[in-house]
Amino acid sequence: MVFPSDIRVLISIKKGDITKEDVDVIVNAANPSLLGGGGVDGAIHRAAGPELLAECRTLGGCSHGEARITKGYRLKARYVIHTPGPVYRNGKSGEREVLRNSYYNSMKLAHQNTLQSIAFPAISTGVYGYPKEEACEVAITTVLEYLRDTGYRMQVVFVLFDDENYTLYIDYLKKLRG
Ligand code: AR6
Repeated sequence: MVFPSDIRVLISIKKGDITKEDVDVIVNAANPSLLGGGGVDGAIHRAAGPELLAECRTLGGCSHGEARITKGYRLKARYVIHTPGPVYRNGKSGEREVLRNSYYNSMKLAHQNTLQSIAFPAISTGVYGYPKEEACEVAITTVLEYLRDTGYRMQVVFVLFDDENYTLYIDYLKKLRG
Protein backbone atom coordinates (compact mmCIF):
# COMPACT_ATOMS: atom_id res chain seq x y z
CA MET A 1 0.00 0.00 0.00
CA VAL A 2 1.32 3.46 -0.87
CA PHE A 3 0.84 6.38 1.52
CA PRO A 4 2.04 9.91 0.73
CA SER A 5 4.95 11.10 2.86
CA ASP A 6 2.98 14.07 4.28
CA ILE A 7 0.78 11.51 6.02
CA ARG A 8 3.54 9.09 7.02
CA VAL A 9 5.46 11.83 8.85
CA LEU A 10 2.52 12.30 11.22
CA ILE A 11 3.25 8.86 12.69
CA SER A 12 5.93 8.20 15.28
CA ILE A 13 6.95 5.21 17.34
CA LYS A 14 8.22 5.15 20.91
CA LYS A 15 9.09 2.59 23.48
CA GLY A 16 7.67 3.15 26.97
CA ASP A 17 4.69 3.73 29.20
CA ILE A 18 1.69 5.35 27.52
CA THR A 19 0.43 6.85 30.79
CA LYS A 20 3.32 9.35 30.66
CA GLU A 21 2.45 10.69 27.20
CA ASP A 22 1.83 14.41 26.86
CA VAL A 23 -0.77 14.25 24.09
CA ASP A 24 -4.41 15.31 23.77
CA VAL A 25 -5.67 11.76 24.15
CA ILE A 26 -4.31 8.32 25.01
CA VAL A 27 -6.10 5.18 23.94
CA ASN A 28 -6.86 2.44 26.46
CA ALA A 29 -7.00 -1.25 25.47
CA ALA A 30 -10.04 -1.80 27.65
CA ASN A 31 -12.57 -4.59 28.15
CA PRO A 32 -16.31 -4.27 27.43
CA SER A 33 -17.20 -3.44 31.04
CA LEU A 34 -14.93 -0.34 30.90
CA LEU A 35 -14.40 -0.88 34.61
CA GLY A 36 -10.64 -1.47 34.51
CA GLY A 37 -8.45 -4.54 34.40
CA GLY A 38 -4.79 -5.50 34.08
CA GLY A 39 -2.14 -4.50 31.52
CA VAL A 40 -2.31 -1.04 30.04
CA ASP A 41 -5.90 -0.63 31.31
CA GLY A 42 -4.78 -1.09 34.93
CA ALA A 43 -1.85 1.29 34.42
CA ILE A 44 -4.09 4.01 32.94
CA HIS A 45 -6.64 3.74 35.76
CA ARG A 46 -3.89 3.86 38.40
CA ALA A 47 -2.30 6.92 36.84
CA ALA A 48 -5.59 8.76 36.16
CA GLY A 49 -7.03 8.16 39.65
CA PRO A 50 -10.47 7.02 40.87
CA GLU A 51 -12.36 9.77 39.04
CA LEU A 52 -11.70 7.89 35.81
CA LEU A 53 -13.44 4.76 37.06
CA ALA A 54 -16.34 6.88 38.32
CA GLU A 55 -16.84 8.38 34.85
CA CYS A 56 -16.45 4.96 33.19
CA ARG A 57 -19.26 3.62 35.40
CA THR A 58 -21.64 6.13 33.78
CA LEU A 59 -20.94 4.83 30.25
CA GLY A 60 -22.68 1.46 30.47
CA GLY A 61 -19.90 -0.53 28.78
CA CYS A 62 -18.69 -0.73 25.19
CA SER A 63 -18.66 -3.53 22.58
CA HIS A 64 -15.45 -4.93 21.08
CA GLY A 65 -14.28 -2.59 18.29
CA GLU A 66 -16.27 0.42 19.52
CA ALA A 67 -14.81 3.38 21.43
CA ARG A 68 -15.83 5.79 24.21
CA ILE A 69 -14.16 8.98 25.41
CA THR A 70 -13.63 10.26 28.97
CA LYS A 71 -11.55 12.93 30.60
CA GLY A 72 -7.94 12.11 31.54
CA TYR A 73 -8.08 13.38 35.16
CA ARG A 74 -4.56 13.05 36.70
CA LEU A 75 -2.93 12.05 33.40
CA LYS A 76 -1.02 14.54 31.27
CA ALA A 77 -3.40 13.61 28.46
CA ARG A 78 -6.63 15.62 28.53
CA TYR A 79 -8.73 12.65 27.42
CA VAL A 80 -8.77 8.86 27.31
CA ILE A 81 -10.41 6.88 24.53
CA HIS A 82 -11.40 3.41 25.73
CA THR A 83 -11.71 0.63 23.17
CA PRO A 84 -11.98 -3.10 23.79
CA GLY A 85 -10.06 -4.83 21.01
CA PRO A 86 -10.87 -8.37 19.88
CA VAL A 87 -10.11 -11.46 21.94
CA TYR A 88 -8.00 -13.58 19.57
CA ARG A 89 -9.40 -17.06 19.01
CA ASN A 90 -8.30 -18.63 15.70
CA GLY A 91 -8.04 -15.67 13.34
CA LYS A 92 -11.25 -16.72 11.59
CA SER A 93 -13.72 -15.14 13.97
CA GLY A 94 -13.58 -11.61 12.58
CA GLU A 95 -10.68 -10.59 14.82
CA ARG A 96 -8.91 -8.51 12.15
CA GLU A 97 -12.05 -6.48 11.39
CA VAL A 98 -12.72 -5.86 15.08
CA LEU A 99 -9.11 -4.72 15.62
CA ARG A 100 -9.42 -2.43 12.65
CA ASN A 101 -12.66 -1.01 14.08
CA SER A 102 -10.92 -0.28 17.40
CA TYR A 103 -8.28 1.85 15.65
CA TYR A 104 -10.72 3.42 13.19
CA ASN A 105 -13.34 4.32 15.82
CA SER A 106 -10.66 5.74 18.13
CA MET A 107 -9.37 7.98 15.31
CA LYS A 108 -12.93 9.02 14.50
CA LEU A 109 -13.70 9.96 18.10
CA ALA A 110 -10.47 11.99 18.36
CA HIS A 111 -11.37 13.71 15.08
CA GLN A 112 -14.95 14.47 16.24
CA ASN A 113 -13.45 16.11 19.34
CA THR A 114 -10.98 18.05 17.12
CA LEU A 115 -7.98 16.63 18.98
CA GLN A 116 -4.51 17.20 17.55
CA SER A 117 -2.49 14.33 19.00
CA ILE A 118 -3.23 10.74 19.98
CA ALA A 119 -1.20 7.90 21.50
CA PHE A 120 -2.04 4.23 20.93
CA PRO A 121 -0.80 1.09 22.69
CA ALA A 122 -0.63 -2.22 20.79
CA ILE A 123 -4.30 -3.07 21.35
CA SER A 124 -5.13 -6.77 21.95
CA THR A 125 -1.52 -7.97 21.87
CA GLY A 126 -1.34 -8.73 25.60
CA VAL A 127 -4.04 -10.60 27.54
CA TYR A 128 -6.25 -10.77 24.41
CA GLY A 129 -3.57 -12.75 22.53
CA TYR A 130 -3.60 -11.16 19.05
CA PRO A 131 -0.46 -12.11 17.03
CA LYS A 132 1.80 -9.09 17.23
CA GLU A 133 2.97 -8.86 13.62
CA GLU A 134 -0.52 -8.81 12.13
CA ALA A 135 -1.76 -6.47 14.89
CA CYS A 136 1.03 -4.01 14.02
CA GLU A 137 0.13 -4.03 10.34
CA VAL A 138 -3.58 -3.46 11.13
CA ALA A 139 -2.76 -0.65 13.56
CA ILE A 140 -0.51 1.32 11.22
CA THR A 141 -2.50 0.83 8.02
CA THR A 142 -5.83 1.69 9.65
CA VAL A 143 -4.46 4.93 11.07
CA LEU A 144 -2.78 5.90 7.78
CA GLU A 145 -5.94 5.13 5.82
CA TYR A 146 -8.01 7.21 8.21
CA LEU A 147 -5.69 10.22 7.76
CA ARG A 148 -5.54 9.75 3.99
CA ASP A 149 -9.27 9.21 3.46
CA THR A 150 -10.60 11.94 5.75
CA GLY A 151 -7.91 14.58 5.14
CA TYR A 152 -7.84 15.20 8.91
CA ARG A 153 -4.39 15.92 10.32
CA MET A 154 -3.32 14.73 13.75
CA GLN A 155 -0.04 13.56 15.31
CA VAL A 156 -0.17 9.84 16.06
CA VAL A 157 2.29 8.09 18.33
CA PHE A 158 2.39 4.35 18.92
CA VAL A 159 3.78 3.66 22.38
CA LEU A 160 5.11 0.14 22.69
CA PHE A 161 5.86 -1.42 26.02
CA ASP A 162 7.88 -4.44 24.92
CA ASP A 163 10.90 -4.81 22.62
CA GLU A 164 9.17 -7.22 20.25
CA ASN A 165 6.33 -4.81 19.43
CA TYR A 166 8.72 -1.86 19.24
CA THR A 167 10.91 -3.61 16.66
CA LEU A 168 7.91 -4.78 14.64
CA TYR A 169 6.51 -1.23 14.43
CA ILE A 170 9.87 0.32 13.48
CA ASP A 171 10.40 -2.31 10.76
CA TYR A 172 6.87 -2.02 9.37
CA LEU A 173 7.04 1.76 9.13
CA LYS A 174 10.45 1.50 7.40
CA LYS A 175 8.93 -0.95 4.93
CA LEU A 176 6.15 1.51 4.10
CA ARG A 177 8.72 4.26 3.56
CA GLY A 178 10.38 1.98 1.02
N1 AR6 B 1 1.99 1.48 28.22
C1 AR6 B 1 1.94 1.01 26.95
N2 AR6 B 1 1.68 -0.28 26.65
C2 AR6 B 1 1.46 -1.13 27.68
C3 AR6 B 1 1.48 -0.72 29.04
C4 AR6 B 1 1.77 0.66 29.29
N3 AR6 B 1 1.81 1.15 30.52
N4 AR6 B 1 1.24 -1.81 29.82
C5 AR6 B 1 1.06 -2.86 28.99
N5 AR6 B 1 1.20 -2.45 27.70
P1 AR6 B 1 -3.05 -5.58 27.41
P2 AR6 B 1 -5.21 -6.39 25.57
C6 AR6 B 1 1.09 -3.23 26.45
O1 AR6 B 1 -2.99 -6.94 28.03
O2 AR6 B 1 -4.36 -7.47 25.01
C7 AR6 B 1 -6.94 -5.77 30.39
O3 AR6 B 1 -7.10 -6.52 31.56
C8 AR6 B 1 1.30 -4.73 26.51
O4 AR6 B 1 2.69 -5.06 26.51
O5 AR6 B 1 -2.95 -4.40 28.31
O6 AR6 B 1 -5.94 -5.50 24.63
C9 AR6 B 1 -8.25 -5.19 29.88
O7 AR6 B 1 -9.09 -4.81 30.94
C10 AR6 B 1 0.61 -5.17 25.24
O8 AR6 B 1 1.51 -5.11 24.13
O9 AR6 B 1 -4.42 -5.38 26.54
C11 AR6 B 1 -8.81 -6.31 29.08
O10 AR6 B 1 -9.47 -7.24 29.90
C12 AR6 B 1 -0.47 -4.12 25.01
O11 AR6 B 1 -0.20 -3.07 25.96
C13 AR6 B 1 -7.60 -6.95 28.47
O12 AR6 B 1 -6.51 -6.65 29.36
C14 AR6 B 1 -1.88 -4.63 25.23
O13 AR6 B 1 -1.90 -5.54 26.32
C15 AR6 B 1 -7.28 -6.37 27.12
O14 AR6 B 1 -6.23 -7.10 26.54
